Amino acid sequence: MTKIAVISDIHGNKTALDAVMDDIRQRGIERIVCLGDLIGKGPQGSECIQVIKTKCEKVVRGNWDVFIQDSSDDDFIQWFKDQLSREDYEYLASLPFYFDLEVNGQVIRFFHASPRSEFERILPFHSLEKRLTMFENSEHTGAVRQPDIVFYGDIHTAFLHTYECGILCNTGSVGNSLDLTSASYAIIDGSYSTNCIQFIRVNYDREAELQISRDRDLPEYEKYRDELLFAKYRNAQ
Ligand SMILES: [Mn+2]
Repeated sequence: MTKIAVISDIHGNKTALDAVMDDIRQRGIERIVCLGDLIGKGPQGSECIQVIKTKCEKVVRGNWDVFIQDSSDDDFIQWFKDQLSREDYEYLASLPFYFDLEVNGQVIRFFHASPRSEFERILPFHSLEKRLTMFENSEHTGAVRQPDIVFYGDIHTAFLHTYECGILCNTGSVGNSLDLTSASYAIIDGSYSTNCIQFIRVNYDREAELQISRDRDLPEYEKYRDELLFAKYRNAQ
Protein backbone atom coordinates (compact mmCIF):
# COMPACT_ATOMS: atom_id res chain seq x y z
CA MET A 1 0.00 0.00 0.00
CA THR A 2 1.43 3.36 -1.04
CA LYS A 3 0.80 6.25 1.27
CA ILE A 4 3.16 9.21 1.19
CA ALA A 5 3.08 12.18 3.56
CA VAL A 6 4.23 15.43 1.92
CA ILE A 7 5.54 18.05 4.31
CA SER A 8 7.12 21.45 3.59
CA ASP A 9 8.40 24.72 5.06
CA ILE A 10 9.40 23.59 8.53
CA HIS A 11 11.35 26.82 9.18
CA GLY A 12 13.03 25.67 12.39
CA ASN A 13 9.74 25.10 14.22
CA LYS A 14 10.46 21.74 15.85
CA THR A 15 7.35 21.87 18.03
CA ALA A 16 5.17 21.87 14.91
CA LEU A 17 7.39 19.30 13.16
CA ASP A 18 7.13 16.86 16.10
CA ALA A 19 3.33 17.23 16.16
CA VAL A 20 3.12 16.53 12.41
CA MET A 21 5.48 13.55 12.68
CA ASP A 22 3.29 12.13 15.49
CA ASP A 23 0.20 12.55 13.33
CA ILE A 24 1.88 10.80 10.39
CA ARG A 25 3.01 7.93 12.65
CA GLN A 26 -0.48 7.51 14.13
CA ARG A 27 -1.85 7.11 10.61
CA GLY A 28 0.63 4.29 9.98
CA ILE A 29 2.31 6.18 7.12
CA GLU A 30 5.95 5.22 6.64
CA ARG A 31 6.93 7.24 3.58
CA ILE A 32 7.57 10.96 4.05
CA VAL A 33 8.93 13.50 1.56
CA CYS A 34 9.84 17.13 2.26
CA LEU A 35 9.68 20.15 -0.06
CA GLY A 36 12.33 22.32 1.56
CA ASP A 37 12.79 25.40 3.77
CA LEU A 38 13.90 23.31 6.74
CA ILE A 39 15.40 26.30 8.51
CA GLY A 40 15.02 30.05 9.06
CA LYS A 41 12.47 32.18 10.95
CA GLY A 42 12.10 29.67 13.84
CA PRO A 43 14.67 28.81 16.52
CA GLN A 44 15.57 25.13 15.95
CA GLY A 45 16.88 24.79 12.40
CA SER A 46 19.62 22.31 13.19
CA GLU A 47 17.26 20.12 15.24
CA CYS A 48 14.73 20.12 12.40
CA ILE A 49 17.43 19.09 9.92
CA GLN A 50 18.21 16.09 12.14
CA VAL A 51 14.57 14.96 12.12
CA ILE A 52 14.11 15.48 8.37
CA LYS A 53 17.39 13.74 7.61
CA THR A 54 16.36 10.61 9.53
CA LYS A 55 12.65 10.44 8.68
CA CYS A 56 12.29 11.62 5.08
CA GLU A 57 13.06 9.45 2.07
CA LYS A 58 13.39 12.45 -0.26
CA VAL A 59 13.94 16.15 0.42
CA VAL A 60 14.30 19.06 -2.03
CA ARG A 61 15.97 22.38 -1.30
CA GLY A 62 14.03 25.58 -0.57
CA ASN A 63 15.05 29.22 -0.92
CA TRP A 64 16.23 29.46 2.72
CA ASP A 65 18.24 26.23 2.35
CA VAL A 66 20.02 27.83 -0.63
CA PHE A 67 20.74 31.41 0.50
CA ILE A 68 21.83 30.40 4.01
CA GLN A 69 24.89 28.87 2.33
CA ASP A 70 26.06 32.29 1.06
CA SER A 71 28.00 34.74 3.20
CA SER A 72 25.88 37.53 4.63
CA ASP A 73 26.37 40.90 6.33
CA ASP A 74 22.81 40.83 7.70
CA ASP A 75 22.64 40.24 11.50
CA PHE A 76 19.25 38.56 11.21
CA ILE A 77 20.49 36.00 8.65
CA GLN A 78 23.76 35.57 10.55
CA TRP A 79 21.88 34.40 13.67
CA PHE A 80 20.40 31.48 11.70
CA LYS A 81 23.73 30.72 10.05
CA ASP A 82 25.36 30.48 13.49
CA GLN A 83 22.86 27.80 14.57
CA LEU A 84 24.00 25.32 11.90
CA SER A 85 26.85 22.81 12.07
CA ARG A 86 29.22 21.96 9.24
CA GLU A 87 27.24 18.73 8.73
CA ASP A 88 24.02 20.76 8.48
CA TYR A 89 25.54 22.90 5.71
CA GLU A 90 26.78 19.81 3.90
CA TYR A 91 23.33 18.28 4.13
CA LEU A 92 21.59 21.42 2.78
CA ALA A 93 24.14 21.66 -0.06
CA SER A 94 23.43 18.03 -1.00
CA LEU A 95 19.68 18.51 -1.53
CA PRO A 96 18.33 18.14 -5.09
CA PHE A 97 16.18 20.78 -6.82
CA TYR A 98 13.30 18.41 -7.58
CA PHE A 99 12.29 14.77 -7.95
CA ASP A 100 9.55 12.79 -9.69
CA LEU A 101 7.73 9.71 -8.39
CA GLU A 102 5.49 7.49 -10.47
CA VAL A 103 2.45 6.35 -8.53
CA ASN A 104 -0.27 4.29 -10.23
CA GLY A 105 1.00 5.33 -13.65
CA GLN A 106 0.89 9.06 -12.87
CA VAL A 107 4.03 11.18 -12.66
CA ILE A 108 4.01 13.23 -9.47
CA ARG A 109 6.57 16.06 -9.38
CA PHE A 110 7.90 17.68 -6.22
CA PHE A 111 9.80 21.00 -5.94
CA HIS A 112 9.90 23.97 -3.57
CA ALA A 113 8.57 26.96 -5.50
CA SER A 114 8.53 26.62 -9.30
CA PRO A 115 10.11 24.28 -11.87
CA ARG A 116 12.58 27.07 -12.67
CA SER A 117 13.78 28.42 -9.31
CA GLU A 118 13.53 28.07 -5.51
CA PHE A 119 13.00 31.84 -5.50
CA GLU A 120 10.13 32.18 -8.01
CA ARG A 121 6.89 32.60 -6.06
CA ILE A 122 3.67 31.33 -7.66
CA LEU A 123 0.48 32.26 -5.82
CA PRO A 124 -2.99 30.73 -6.29
CA PHE A 125 -4.42 34.02 -7.61
CA HIS A 126 -1.70 34.54 -10.24
CA SER A 127 -2.80 34.33 -13.89
CA LEU A 128 -3.87 30.95 -15.25
CA GLU A 129 -1.05 31.17 -17.79
CA LYS A 130 1.50 31.54 -14.99
CA ARG A 131 0.01 28.70 -12.91
CA LEU A 132 0.07 26.36 -15.90
CA THR A 133 3.85 26.87 -16.21
CA MET A 134 4.12 24.77 -13.04
CA PHE A 135 3.66 21.65 -15.20
CA GLU A 136 6.46 22.58 -17.62
CA ASN A 137 9.92 21.10 -17.72
CA SER A 138 12.94 23.36 -17.16
CA GLU A 139 16.71 23.26 -17.29
CA HIS A 140 16.53 21.52 -13.89
CA THR A 141 14.33 18.67 -15.14
CA GLY A 142 15.52 18.31 -18.74
CA ALA A 143 13.17 16.97 -21.40
CA VAL A 144 11.46 14.24 -19.38
CA ARG A 145 7.80 13.20 -19.22
CA GLN A 146 5.77 16.12 -17.88
CA PRO A 147 3.99 15.63 -14.54
CA ASP A 148 0.34 14.75 -14.05
CA ILE A 149 0.39 16.09 -10.50
CA VAL A 150 2.66 18.82 -9.07
CA PHE A 151 3.32 19.34 -5.38
CA TYR A 152 5.06 22.47 -4.06
CA GLY A 153 5.53 24.53 -0.91
CA ASP A 154 7.03 28.03 -0.51
CA ILE A 155 3.85 30.11 -0.13
CA HIS A 156 2.73 28.61 3.23
CA THR A 157 -0.84 28.39 1.93
CA ALA A 158 -2.50 25.07 1.14
CA PHE A 159 -4.57 24.70 -2.03
CA LEU A 160 -5.44 22.30 -4.84
CA HIS A 161 -6.32 23.37 -8.38
CA THR A 162 -7.40 21.05 -11.17
CA TYR A 163 -6.69 21.82 -14.83
CA GLU A 164 -7.00 19.87 -18.07
CA CYS A 165 -3.27 19.14 -17.90
CA GLY A 166 -3.18 18.03 -14.28
CA ILE A 167 -3.48 18.81 -10.58
CA LEU A 168 -1.49 21.55 -8.83
CA CYS A 169 -1.23 21.11 -5.10
CA ASN A 170 0.38 23.20 -2.37
CA THR A 171 0.92 21.39 0.93
CA GLY A 172 0.97 24.56 3.06
CA SER A 173 3.58 24.91 5.79
CA VAL A 174 4.40 22.80 8.83
CA GLY A 175 6.16 25.45 10.90
CA ASN A 176 5.05 28.81 9.56
CA SER A 177 1.52 28.41 8.29
CA LEU A 178 -0.01 31.57 6.82
CA ASP A 179 -3.53 30.45 5.89
CA LEU A 180 -4.69 28.88 9.16
CA THR A 181 -2.36 28.82 12.17
CA SER A 182 -2.42 25.00 12.44
CA ALA A 183 0.47 23.00 10.91
CA SER A 184 -0.33 21.84 7.38
CA TYR A 185 0.67 18.84 5.30
CA ALA A 186 -0.73 16.53 2.60
CA ILE A 187 -1.06 12.79 2.03
CA ILE A 188 -0.95 11.00 -1.30
CA ASP A 189 -2.87 7.77 -0.84
CA GLY A 190 -2.15 5.40 -3.72
CA SER A 191 -4.20 2.51 -2.33
CA TYR A 192 -6.67 0.67 -4.61
CA SER A 193 -4.71 1.69 -7.76
CA THR A 194 -5.94 5.28 -7.56
CA ASN A 195 -4.34 8.47 -6.30
CA CYS A 196 -6.19 10.30 -3.56
CA ILE A 197 -4.90 13.59 -2.11
CA GLN A 198 -5.75 14.60 1.43
CA PHE A 199 -4.99 17.78 3.36
CA ILE A 200 -4.28 17.48 7.08
CA ARG A 201 -4.21 20.24 9.70
CA VAL A 202 -2.49 19.57 13.01
CA ASN A 203 -2.90 21.72 16.07
CA TYR A 204 0.30 22.10 18.07
CA ASP A 205 1.46 23.94 21.17
CA ARG A 206 2.26 27.38 19.78
CA GLU A 207 2.91 28.84 23.25
CA ALA A 208 5.56 26.17 23.89
CA GLU A 209 7.22 27.04 20.57
CA LEU A 210 7.20 30.75 21.46
CA GLN A 211 8.73 29.97 24.86
CA ILE A 212 11.63 28.15 23.15
CA SER A 213 12.02 31.15 20.83
CA ARG A 214 12.27 33.59 23.75
CA ASP A 215 14.66 31.31 25.65
CA ARG A 216 16.97 31.29 22.63
CA ASP A 217 16.70 35.02 21.90
CA LEU A 218 15.28 34.43 18.44
CA PRO A 219 15.78 37.60 16.34
CA GLU A 220 12.61 39.43 15.22
CA TYR A 221 10.67 37.42 17.79
CA GLU A 222 7.53 39.60 17.50
CA LYS A 223 7.26 38.90 13.78
CA TYR A 224 7.59 35.15 14.42
CA ARG A 225 4.94 35.38 17.16
CA ASP A 226 2.51 37.19 14.82
CA GLU A 227 3.04 34.53 12.16
CA LEU A 228 2.41 31.65 14.59
CA LEU A 229 -0.51 33.16 16.50
CA PHE A 230 -2.24 35.18 13.78
CA ALA A 231 -0.86 33.83 10.47
CA LYS A 232 0.32 37.39 9.76
CA TYR A 233 3.14 37.27 7.18
CA ARG A 234 6.13 39.40 8.16
CA ASN A 235 6.73 40.68 4.62
CA ALA A 236 3.07 41.39 3.80
CA GLN A 237 2.75 44.32 1.36
MN1 LIG B 1 9.24 28.99 3.23
